[in-house]
Amino acid sequence: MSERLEDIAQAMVAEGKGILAADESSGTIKKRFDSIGVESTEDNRRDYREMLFRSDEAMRDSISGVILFDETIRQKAADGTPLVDLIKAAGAVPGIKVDAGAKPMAGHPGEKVTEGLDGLRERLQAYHGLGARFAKWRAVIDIADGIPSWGCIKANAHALARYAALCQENGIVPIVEPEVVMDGPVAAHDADRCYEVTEWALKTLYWEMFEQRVVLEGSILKPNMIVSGKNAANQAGPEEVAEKTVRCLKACVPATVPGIAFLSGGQSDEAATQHLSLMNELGPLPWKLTFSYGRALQAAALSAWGGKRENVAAGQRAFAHRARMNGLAATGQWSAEKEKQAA
Ligand code: 5MM
Repeated sequence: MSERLEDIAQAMVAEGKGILAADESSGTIKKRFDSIGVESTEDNRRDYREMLFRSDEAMRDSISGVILFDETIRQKAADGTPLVDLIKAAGAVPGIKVDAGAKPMAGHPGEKVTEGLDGLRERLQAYHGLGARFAKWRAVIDIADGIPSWGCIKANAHALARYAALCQENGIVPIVEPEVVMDGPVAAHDADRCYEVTEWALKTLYWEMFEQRVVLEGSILKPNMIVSGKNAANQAGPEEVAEKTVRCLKACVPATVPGIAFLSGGQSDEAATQHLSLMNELGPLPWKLTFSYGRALQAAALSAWGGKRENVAAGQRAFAHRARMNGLAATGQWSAEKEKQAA
């Protein structure tokens, strides 16, 4: 595969494909395993992720890249094959989460800033050696009374841009993820407030990216969609979500960015697919619009697997189905009928 940042970024948003976010940190994967009553041991985490990466049909047809956690990029499958090699053999690009998590922001009650810039150059060099060709850094921006603040928006955008510049220096495509969360502690905001905050976060981010000399052609954006907070009395419908999200992105994201790969953020599996498909129907658009889902791509596979070896085929079928539906959505060709027929 070409080592040019622009080519890697294009491969990550290849037609009809998207990214599997399998970069749950230790605390998050434990929560996911708790939900199916499975202990979060190193072997169980390996078995689960190996099941996904060996899902030949899903990986070959619908997955362009996989975001890994530090443990996973170093792990070997049960037969000794590095998990990174399984991903590459399926034609997908291995990637790595490099942020050190969103931590409480000093002087900003209720807000977070993502850490991880110290020593990042050296870590990126090591990850490149382990096979990573893209990375991910996630900022968390909550909405509540009086927040987010300018200080939080600015600090997170600055860190994202510094991270992105370091990635590119080391031959790695940065995914920049400024997530305006839909399921924070309050989460009572409507879709218009989500639009306003997302616009603020994205415009600030691209200003910082310009200042830090990030080459946008070799970067990918991973944003939230414009949705209502999960506790809002009135929930925006699918068409409204699609229209507002595309309008907001057109107002903020330069056309030189090759692709936008959404997070699912707590949406149901089918809602995340439907929203993506409706957005692609609003084309032509200046960038590819695809998925980089964690929960909305894995939930069905996780529960079908349930930690049992005899359920590996069922888990892979569930993953293949969800991946195929999202692959259709990435070209605006998903429909509820196709969802039913294929289930
Ligand atoms: C898979 O979850 C990722 C890691 O989260 P933690 O660092 O909190 O463990 C997360 O960054 C994920 O890549 C994005 O939020 C998208 O995942 P969803 O589930 O929102 O699609």
